[in-house]
Amino acid sequence: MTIRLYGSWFSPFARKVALALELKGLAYEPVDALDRNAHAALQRLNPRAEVPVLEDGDLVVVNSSDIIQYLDWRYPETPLYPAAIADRVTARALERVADGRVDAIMTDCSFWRWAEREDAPPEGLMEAGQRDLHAAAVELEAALAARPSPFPFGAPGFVECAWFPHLAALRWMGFRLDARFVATEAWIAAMRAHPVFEADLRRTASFVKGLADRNYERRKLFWRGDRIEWLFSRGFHRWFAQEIEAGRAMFPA
Ligand SMILES: N[C@@H](CCC(=O)N[C@@H](CS)C(=O)NCC(=O)O)C(=O)O
Repeated sequence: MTIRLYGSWFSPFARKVALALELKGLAYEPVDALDRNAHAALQRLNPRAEVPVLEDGDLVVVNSSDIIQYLDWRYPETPLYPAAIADRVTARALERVADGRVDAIMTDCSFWRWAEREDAPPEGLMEAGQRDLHAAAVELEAALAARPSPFPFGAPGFVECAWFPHLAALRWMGFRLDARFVATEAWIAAMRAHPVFEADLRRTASFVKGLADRNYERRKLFWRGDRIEWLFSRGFHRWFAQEIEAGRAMFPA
């Protein structure tokens, strides 16, 4: 039975699931579902038209955390969840920081690197991003420093899958972690040295290089939940209203 991953090497959530499949050693067929030609097929599987979507035989699973949970239920060998219940609770909390706050900052601040825009980010956006990433890194560092090093749950699992795409993109985005985050730096280095994460980096770097030639939507930006919340909570609601009025925003159905 074929496992098919509707994703994109440009999406941190699709990469999270690809990393999970690869850590488990599961073969899968990747489909570039953010190509405009794939949009209708993606929407049939997931009415929100978001990646990732996993198709495993007759079963369709949407949302990265649900997909990873499914993979551990269905293919328990090489688990992505830690064994102890208390560790699972801690791991889910760490995943949530990456998926919620860190993804929002990274995505909202990224548009001027890849979208079709002639303007600059609204004043203060990048500074707000750097400040809030620092706060998230303080939280991450404390959790990592209190646990085994470099992999907090012994072996790489879903926490690494969730954080790696963001941490690996910090420099590209112009963000930095200051030198005090020793456990975080050791964790990043260990992931970069791991063959699964290293292959993900190479794949994404070459994909991003060719992005402008792909059939991707780069004018209308896709907005949803946490990404809007972060923007509003940091005072950029007027800029967002202008984006909507200029026809530059789209939303899940
Ligand atoms: N909660 C979802 C979030 C998925 C998500 O935000 N996907 C984005 C890409 S990172 C997407 O598909 N956006 C649609 C688009 O860009 O057209 C998950 O964890 O899978």
